[in-house]
Amino acid sequence: MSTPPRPRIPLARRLPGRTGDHDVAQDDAELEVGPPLDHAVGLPATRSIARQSLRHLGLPRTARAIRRMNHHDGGFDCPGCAWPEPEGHELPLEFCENGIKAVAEEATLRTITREFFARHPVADLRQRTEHWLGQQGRLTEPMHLAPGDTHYRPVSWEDATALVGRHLRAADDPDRAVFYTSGRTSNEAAFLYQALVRCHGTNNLPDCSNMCHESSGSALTETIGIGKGSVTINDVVGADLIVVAGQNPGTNHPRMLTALEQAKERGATIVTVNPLPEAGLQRFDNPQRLRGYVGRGTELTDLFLQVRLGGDLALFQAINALLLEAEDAAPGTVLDHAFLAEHCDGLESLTGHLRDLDWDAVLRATGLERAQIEEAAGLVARSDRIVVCWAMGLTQHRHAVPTIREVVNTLLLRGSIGRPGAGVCPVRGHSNVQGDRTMGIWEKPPEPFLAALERSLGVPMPRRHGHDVVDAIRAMRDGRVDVFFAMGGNFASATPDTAVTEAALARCALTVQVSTKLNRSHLVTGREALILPTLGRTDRDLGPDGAPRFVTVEDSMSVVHPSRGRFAPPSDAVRSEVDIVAAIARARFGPPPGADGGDGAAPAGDPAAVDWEGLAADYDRIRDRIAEVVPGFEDFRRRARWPHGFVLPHPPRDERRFETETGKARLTVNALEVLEVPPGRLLLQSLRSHDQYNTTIYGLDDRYRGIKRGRRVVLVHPDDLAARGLRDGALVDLVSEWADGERRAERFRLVAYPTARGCAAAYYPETNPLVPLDSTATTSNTPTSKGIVVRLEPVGPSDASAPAVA
Ligand SMILES: Nc1nc2c(c(=O)[nH]1)N[C@H]1C(S)=C(S)[C@@H](COP(=O)(O)OP(=O)(O)OC[C@H]3O[C@@H](n4cnc5c(=O)[nH]c(N)nc54)[C@H](O)[C@@H]3O)O[C@H]1N2
Ligand SMILES: Nc1nc2c(c(=O)[nH]1)N[C@H]1C(S)=C(S)[C@@H](COP(=O)(O)OP(=O)(O)OC[C@H]3O[C@@H](n4cnc5c(=O)[nH]c(N)nc54)[C@H](O)[C@@H]3O)O[C@H]1N2
Ligand SMILES: [Mo]
Repeated sequence: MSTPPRPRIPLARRLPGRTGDHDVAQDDAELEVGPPLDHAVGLPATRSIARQSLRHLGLPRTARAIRRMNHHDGGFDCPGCAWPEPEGHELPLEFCENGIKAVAEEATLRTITREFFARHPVADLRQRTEHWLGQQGRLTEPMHLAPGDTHYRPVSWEDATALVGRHLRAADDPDRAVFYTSGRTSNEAAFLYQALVRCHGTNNLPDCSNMCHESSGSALTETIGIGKGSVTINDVVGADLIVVAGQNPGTNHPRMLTALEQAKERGATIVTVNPLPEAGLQRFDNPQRLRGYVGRGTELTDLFLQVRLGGDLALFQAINALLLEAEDAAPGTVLDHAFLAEHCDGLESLTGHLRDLDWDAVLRATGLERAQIEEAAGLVARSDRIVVCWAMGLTQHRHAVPTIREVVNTLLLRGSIGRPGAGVCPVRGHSNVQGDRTMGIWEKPPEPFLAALERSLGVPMPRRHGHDVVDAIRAMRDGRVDVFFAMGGNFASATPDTAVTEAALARCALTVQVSTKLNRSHLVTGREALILPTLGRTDRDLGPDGAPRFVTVEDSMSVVHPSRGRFAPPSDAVRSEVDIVAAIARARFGPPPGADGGDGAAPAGDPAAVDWEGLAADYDRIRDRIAEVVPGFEDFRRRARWPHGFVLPHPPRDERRFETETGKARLTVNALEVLEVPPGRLLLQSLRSHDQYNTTIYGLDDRYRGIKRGRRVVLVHPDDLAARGLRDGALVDLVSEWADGERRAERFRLVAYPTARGCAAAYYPETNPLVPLDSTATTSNTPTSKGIVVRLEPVGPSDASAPAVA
């Protein structure tokens, strides 16, 4: 594999400690930078697992966690990523380092009590880092921040839910409430929650997906008629060619490496498209095989295309143009004419467009050489079963949707959709983000869904589309929202333009967070705020009869399966998400008709007549409603218990049927876009370290990239540093430039790193203040977290030119 030469980076450089009221300084006082690794997992991962889990869980919980994760005989779904379980055959221990970290973070024995909140004023907690907040442990009882108060104080569940109900009833317009969802919420909780929100009268259901795979959903729905991936795990393992573009599975989907390794052993070729040479995609030491410990591991990537940020649209378009050229040279050998004729439209306009391809623009956009693109196109032309996998590197750009449409073009031209070993594979993030969308967590619900929900509940449903994440922030900023309610997540930290978002949240009358752990969103509040502690995926969930309940989730490949929490919850006061939703619904809609001794006649369509408590008490009753409303969930009550789950229908995968406007898969013409950067500027991507889960910071190391004990680093190519007269080790401010002005994130340590030229990388969420609210992808409105124009501003002339402190 062709990796770029590594810049020589001296080991163990230390940054002088900073003082200040923010403990970022303490976090980074020990920052160390060494060379990046060229392989993933192996022994250090096993050590890291042991350290993390023992610290939080103790030995017995650790042992049970490993035994119970992703096990079909009644275990819990890993709260880490959405990569599916291997089909049929299970590895003796299907777990991964970062899965164990996710479990340790959630199932920790540390707890936060009312004494903690009495000790720490909110203003004080606001100065703490996400890392520190997360380390304090699980939330244990409802807490209330009264208007003007300095501290959160304990509140009963009854008073807390009544408060939410009062605020919701007070608004004259239901659209003045916004209901966010993160992607860990189970199918059952998500379904009941969206029912509550729509009975309240709004479709304001933004979710983390709006910042994540929304671009994939938009592009796939338009082109193949369904916004989900078309492959199973066996398709990945059985592919001839796997392209992994804009994804870092070694950190974010480690179990995917096992599938890639298996594919490789069966002869697959792997092409990696990434501005960074990510360790996991180079060599993989499988910790579940002896060879991973002693041998060299498996070389995964055959061809590494070190693309410039945002260059993928140009890359795939160039590949498609080369496919046409090859077809012209040897007609009938490259394009799948039978498939194109029977199942696709738009071929003629696409070929016209591709024949005019501007190669200069392609080379500028990609930063690649034509020969590299030709090599990739040759592989595509010669492979019959092609899978393209992608994640945030493709979805979080202005032209993300056209980019993914172009990926679909490649696969359609080769007939690589709806055939074994082939298809689109958007690799989802949160463990149930796909399921939440299936359950109706969507600001733009389709009409058939609303009609079915209306029939099932007997309550009229609102039709007007609601706010997505970015529009919700705008609405709050402009004073059009009274209540902000979050089912999980960390809205204040995960969204773009942190200063704008925080000011927007502060304008609400009430902000409510249903959470497992403390985070910044509890501290950046409306005039009044609530923290409602909830059970996580790993917690035992007992029903009113004392019997354990289970939930279901849907993975990245549309498999729905059960998940049973096993651990004692952090306190008896913590409630399941389902129970919280039901209590709020009752508080919002009032007692059931007849409960007050009246004549019991409910006005038609009264949400108070819905048996919210009954649904919550028995999740099977929610599943019966889901079966009525959501296609593919027939007989759900029974199938929810299938240990290996069941696969939802996917027309393109199952029968090459495309439910688009024309009934065919659509080849699309996408204008080639080059992300132009003014002279002296860089394109910055914000990404995840190996020691974090989104805004949850497990630790301060990014082992594979050689970063230790600190996070305020920015990775820049050594030649780009030299061109600016900057050196590794210096401190800079990152200044993002946008039409409406500049945004600044202070004091990042420069790290010379083998990224693509003209590109930089720094961690999320520290860089979120740099992402302008209005900088979003076309169509999907996803913030452009991977394409921010920045300049590097040395912090004090002496700092920048001085040699790094040894
Ligand atoms: N341990 C752990 N697991 C996780 C998460 C976590 O934070 N921690 N988060 C979960 C969530 S919600 C999600 S969405 C996924 C995220 O999974 P990823 O998408 O893998 O996450 P990122 O760290 O954002 O990495 C983006 C990758 O794309 C590359 N990239 C950036 N821009 C471009 C580009 O323009 N073109 C190309 N070709 N590549 C580019 C980056 O170099 C990096 O390798 O992971 C999920 N799993
Ligand atoms: N700059 C930049 N910004 C990004 C991204 C990026 O790559 N760059 N990525 C985006 C992406 S892909 C995503 S998905 C979003 C993530 O956005 P979010 O999903 O909002 O953020 P998380 O950090 O995953 O949320 C963590 C919190 O969720 C709560 N939690 C955990 N488990 C549960 C549970 O089971 N139930 C409940 N109720 N709460 C729970 C805990 O309190 C924890 O603190 O961020 C986006 N923001
Ligand atoms: Mo995500």
